[in-house]
Amino acid sequence: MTPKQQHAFDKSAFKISMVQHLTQLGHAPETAQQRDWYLALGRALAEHTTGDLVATENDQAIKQAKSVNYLSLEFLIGRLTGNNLISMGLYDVIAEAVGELGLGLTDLLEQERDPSLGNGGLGRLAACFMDSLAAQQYPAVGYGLHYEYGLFRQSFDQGAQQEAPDAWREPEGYPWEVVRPDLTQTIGFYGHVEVVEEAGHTYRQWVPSLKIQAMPWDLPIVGYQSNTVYPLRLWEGRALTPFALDAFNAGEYTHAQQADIDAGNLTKVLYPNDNHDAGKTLRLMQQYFHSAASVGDILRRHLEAGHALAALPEYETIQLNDTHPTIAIPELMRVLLDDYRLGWDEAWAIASRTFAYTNHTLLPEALETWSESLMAELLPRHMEIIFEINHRFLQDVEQKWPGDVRKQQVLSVIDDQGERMVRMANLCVIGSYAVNGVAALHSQLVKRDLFPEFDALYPGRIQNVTNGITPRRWLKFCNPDLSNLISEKIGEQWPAQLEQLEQVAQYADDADFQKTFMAVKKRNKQRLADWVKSNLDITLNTDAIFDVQIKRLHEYKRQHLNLLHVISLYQRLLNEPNFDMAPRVVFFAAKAAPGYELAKSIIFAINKVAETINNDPRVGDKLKVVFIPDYRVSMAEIIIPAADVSEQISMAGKEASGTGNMKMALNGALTIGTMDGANVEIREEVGDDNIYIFGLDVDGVTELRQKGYQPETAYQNQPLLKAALDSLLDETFTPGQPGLLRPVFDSVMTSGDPYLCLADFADYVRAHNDIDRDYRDMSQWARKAILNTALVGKFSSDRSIRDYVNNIWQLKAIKR
Ligand code: AZC
Repeated sequence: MTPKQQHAFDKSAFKISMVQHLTQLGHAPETAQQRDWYLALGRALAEHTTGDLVATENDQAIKQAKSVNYLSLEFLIGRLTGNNLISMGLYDVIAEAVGELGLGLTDLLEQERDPSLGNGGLGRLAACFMDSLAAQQYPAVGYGLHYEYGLFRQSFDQGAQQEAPDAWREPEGYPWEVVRPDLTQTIGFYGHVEVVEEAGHTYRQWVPSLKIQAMPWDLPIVGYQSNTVYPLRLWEGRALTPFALDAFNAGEYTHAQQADIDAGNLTKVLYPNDNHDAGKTLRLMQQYFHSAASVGDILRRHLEAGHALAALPEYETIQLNDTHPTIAIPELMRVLLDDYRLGWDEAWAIASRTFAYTNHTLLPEALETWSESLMAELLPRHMEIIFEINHRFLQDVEQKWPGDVRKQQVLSVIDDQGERMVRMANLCVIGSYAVNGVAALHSQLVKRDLFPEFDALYPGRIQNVTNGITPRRWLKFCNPDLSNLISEKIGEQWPAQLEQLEQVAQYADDADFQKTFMAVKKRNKQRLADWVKSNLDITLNTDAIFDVQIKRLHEYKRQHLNLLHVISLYQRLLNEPNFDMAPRVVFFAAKAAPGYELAKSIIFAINKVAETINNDPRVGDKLKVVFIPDYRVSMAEIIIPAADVSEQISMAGKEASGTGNMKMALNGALTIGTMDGANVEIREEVGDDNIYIFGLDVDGVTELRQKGYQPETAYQNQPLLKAALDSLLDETFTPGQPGLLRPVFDSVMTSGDPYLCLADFADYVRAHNDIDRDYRDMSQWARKAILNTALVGKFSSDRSIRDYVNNIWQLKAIKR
């Protein structure tokens, strides 16, 4: 809302509206529960955003401007109500309004379930990007899937991860979403390709044997302090009714039956893998369903706005969030060739100037490939088109490097060593006008290690856009006390212009400011400690260092390196009479993919170690270990403002960027990290004195591997490390049941320690000792923490979006 509209906001009318919504939900004000009131609040607010969404959609200036379409299988948006109130500029007046109804706004906000429609970094990035697009009013539509169940809910049973379905929508529906049945489309699968003759030309036409309806739900992405509201359009799969039996010929009848099952299941659940490709058919079906519905909707908007088909790249750009929506490229080609009957060159000229692709990982197990036979069965026409794209592409390769078979092999879309597989990343690079990595180092490695031949073939196509985070959610909303403190000093523009935080640096040495800054941190630590007390019944000392590692559980992220350090601290406390340390609480929060056994073993080990340490009276409050279950956006909003130390300890070269690193630094935590991902750029911004860098860098990792790495050597030479590892084998942490933690021991000892935990251990301990020393000097620590907040303005997702806009998308802001 614009300031003028806020002024006109009618509080009493809003209260009446809330009560009306409550009545429609079947409740009376006298007897309604908090949850009912939250739903009424959400619905009353959504009336405003839906109005603005429709108005934005019909804005002529936007229709005549270029838009970005952000295609992502994941949008980890988190709760919308509190954040939307901030964007709408209504937080205070609504707090008053609900107060007058005898309610508390924060209590109502706590009723909202997180829409967990993503796994981790990639999905959360998409959500931050939508926020920044709306805040800066760059025309945009987000396209995703309307999963009935989001990422599973995690609990622990005697330390072991349990998964439960996440029904994120209330039975009454999610108050912010609006269904758009008029925009429903029909999406095909399976079937065959026919040749049709018309006016002396032959065309190919796909005749699918299974059809599923795609019905969109729009979530409002509210622009900060504006009335621009863009849709996050999420497709839901629905069975075609009535069941169209005649559409299925006899040979395809089994598919038809399958169909009925798949139609109902298509968007049932988000695949819970992060940085891992499981290769399931239903997942490919989700991907195609998402791509086809989105491409169809983009073309509809384009044509309805009165633009020529050939002008598509001038009005629409399609950003592919990782390779998950790659099939949109052959889908657009299919529509142009078969439905609009363009020639190949014409169609390719459009498609190849429309798509751009973001790579989020170098991990080989995350690079998607689909079996050619599955693809040919599920999407026969698309497979033909992929062959044709590849055929023409390989001719270009032959031109550039005549007779170079190796180049043909690595560049081909088809991997024919073994079962023939379609390499989605190769298809993306070939079909996109721009490709980007997500941090400077990562983009370098994309060019050097992942796609060196593509980089030579298409100089300049591979670029960098360093990730960012939205300062609205990740500072203004989640840390109101720090936000107010900052605003008192530098004014209130910073949430929209994060570079301005730099002005906070002048107070870094100011003793009064240091005190207030640390008092804010202490209150945030208390808020987290209260949560831990009431939910986990562990009592925490808020003078302790709050040392935090929150992210998906993955070997490359090395939660087990952190665990080894924790164990070594514990052992030193017990065994070294002269050992002293500043009190510490080490926090973990992480979900493991349900099929990732070692990740689950690491969670189990952390829980067992925590149980032992927390209940050992000899330790007192010197050391506590807290594993917070069910990590999610709303939990991050409590943990991040309370962090003193941010653990970003991936093996160098493996974490593409990281974004939790940015969130914690912004909230005044100091990073302990490797020279990986965006840590490198955080260090550049905050300076060497205000970050704890340790371990091998990318070159160091390569050298060590070349020399021949032996984890055994570190084990034998470092008594602290050896003792920590050995304790995983005896019954220190699993009384009466020795050996339960062996999988973690084996992963670093017998499996060769693929992520070099043992190689980095000594330097990691050294960096932690530096932290321990520095934390004892509160004034010095405060200075460093303040400088972290002040100097990370670069990592606003507003800046990331401007980089995309200027270097890739070429959009103009349309102010409303
Ligand atoms: C993640 C990267 O692991 C993380 O480093 C990065 O910050 C984030 O994307 C956003 O760019 N990658 C994924 O989540 N990737 C997949 C395939 O799940």
